[in-house]
Amino acid sequence: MEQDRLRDRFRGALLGVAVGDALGAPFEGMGMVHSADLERLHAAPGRLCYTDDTHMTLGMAESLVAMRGFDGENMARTFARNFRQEPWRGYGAGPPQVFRMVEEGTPWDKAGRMLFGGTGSFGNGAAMRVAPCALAYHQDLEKVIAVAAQSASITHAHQLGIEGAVLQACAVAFLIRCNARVPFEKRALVEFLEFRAASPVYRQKLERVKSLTPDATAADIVRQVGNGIEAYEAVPAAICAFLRHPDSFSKAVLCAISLGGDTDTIACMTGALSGAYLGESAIPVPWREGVEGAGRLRELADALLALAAGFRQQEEPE
Ligand code: F2R
Ligand code: MG
Ligand code: MG
Repeated sequence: MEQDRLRDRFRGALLGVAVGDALGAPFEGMGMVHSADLERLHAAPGRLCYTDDTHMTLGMAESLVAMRGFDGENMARTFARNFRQEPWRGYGAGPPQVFRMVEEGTPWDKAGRMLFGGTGSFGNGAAMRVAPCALAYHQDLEKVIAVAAQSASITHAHQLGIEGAVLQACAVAFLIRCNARVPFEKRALVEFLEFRAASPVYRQKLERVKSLTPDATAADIVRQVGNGIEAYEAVPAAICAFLRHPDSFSKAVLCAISLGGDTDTIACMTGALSGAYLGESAIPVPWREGVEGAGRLRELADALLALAAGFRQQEEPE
């Protein structure tokens, strides 16, 4: 794919995270969101401030770029440093406990396993931040899967938390590689993900995603897959919102918010999917210029693009 188009998609994925997160944040925890509220977001969104979803995405991108690839200890310490600087971003209960343990010397691949009575977290916090991994490694799906899983396990060591991050990363990588000029094949994405889903709960949810008709309402989507903070609800919900409107960033993200529940996170992941597929140019200008951190997100997207190009060169035979 020509470089300018790929850059637009890398930037679209990271800006999509922040725009979805910021637009969805005021509604987090509410029931389904009314269309009048969604129209207001479209017309005059005001200042768009991101939350922990984007803050952690920034941390993942910063670490991948600084270390020229995945380094668990560095990524865990980057998350912890960013949290210490801005603890008010609305973090879930689990990650700050991990950050404290890591800063006190617990190895990065042990701390996450100590949460929730030793089961680890199945919250959506690892899936919501995983887009930079999908971008950096998009040319090598096995690497996307391995790094998504390792990065997830820093804070979300439960198999369902890890699998949510793997599926979201696979979806972003699939969409980055898709040709947006040919009609989108809903089944192709869902079947690609089903092939990578190991747990029955994800396989069942993806079957339900496939069976939803094109005119499915927000209530239908919530009934089939849920809208909660658990990775196995939020990740399939984001995939549904994207698939409902694959050709429109704004419609996909507003659909995600309309589901209610964990709105910032479902919209953040939908924004990553839609931005990866359609590119930054498909994000409405007031959103992409008005979102906090837009300049930094573009810089990191470009650095991830350079990193991905370096990986490609390493693989090419001399
Ligand atoms: N924290 C929030 N929203 C709360 C309100 C924020 C408020 N607006 C503010 O400004 O302060 N949102 C963010 O948290 C979610 C991501 O959470 P994460 O990182 O996955 O956290 P955690 O604690 O690991 O898991 C979340 C909850 O899931 C349940 N859970 C997870 N694993 C469990 C297990 N093994 N057993 C039982 N329950 C488990 C718990 O209830 C966890 O607290 C995003 O929405 C982000 O936006
Ligand atoms: Mg949040
Ligand atoms: Mg949330």
